[in-house]
Amino acid sequence: MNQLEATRVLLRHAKDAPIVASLGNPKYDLALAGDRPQNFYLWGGMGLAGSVGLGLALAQPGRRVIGLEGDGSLLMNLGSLATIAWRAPRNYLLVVWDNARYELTGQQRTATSAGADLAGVALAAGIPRAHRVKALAEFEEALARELAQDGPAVIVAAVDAARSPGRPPKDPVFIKDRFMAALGTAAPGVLDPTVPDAPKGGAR
Ligand SMILES: Cc1ncc(C[n+]2csc(CCOP(=O)(O)OP(=O)(O)O)c2C)c(N)n1
Repeated sequence: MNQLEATRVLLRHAKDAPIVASLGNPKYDLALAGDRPQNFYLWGGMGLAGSVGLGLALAQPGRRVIGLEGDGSLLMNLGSLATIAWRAPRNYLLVVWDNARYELTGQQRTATSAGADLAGVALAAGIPRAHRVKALAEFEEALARELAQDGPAVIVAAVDAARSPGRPPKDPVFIKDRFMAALGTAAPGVLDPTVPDAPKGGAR
């Protein structure tokens, strides 16, 4: 399955749910599929999208939250699966784009290319449902089903290893403030153009 097409499907089903996206291609494709204030792009925090998403889900139990990882990133933080299972937020879905590569740093193979089964690890960690999907229709079906019921759950989608041309905003303060404003948790005055030195968007 093509990761950008799958990201478009994800965004359509997510509606206004916040999405916390991993560095590299997951966030590049998310920006390309549709930049929106509810997208939280991680610049550099490899392996932390699932954990940041978990924290958000726990802090905002009334809101559906989606974490978006790459396989290489999740492999750096497998412990996050055990913590998701342990804290078990019903509003949390973790989606993993598994291209079996560290694409961004030169297409080096990850352990999933040799058979490591991230959905199996998620289940063994205690997450009640984890799906491994290969085709776009299969992904959409699993996604729709999981967004319609209580989590936590994980979907690991096998995707092609293409470099995404997407470029999300790069200013971390802008991303954070815009995200918090969209969630209604921003401090007053944030993103107010009349406030001197207010954070500005756009890539640097
Ligand atoms: C702690 C840490 N180690 C290494 C890197 C360098 N790095 C950036 S992206 C990346 C590969 C990410 O792989 P994956 O999550 O599978 O996404 P893909 O690039 O395949 O889309 C690496 C190794 C980093 N940013 N942080």
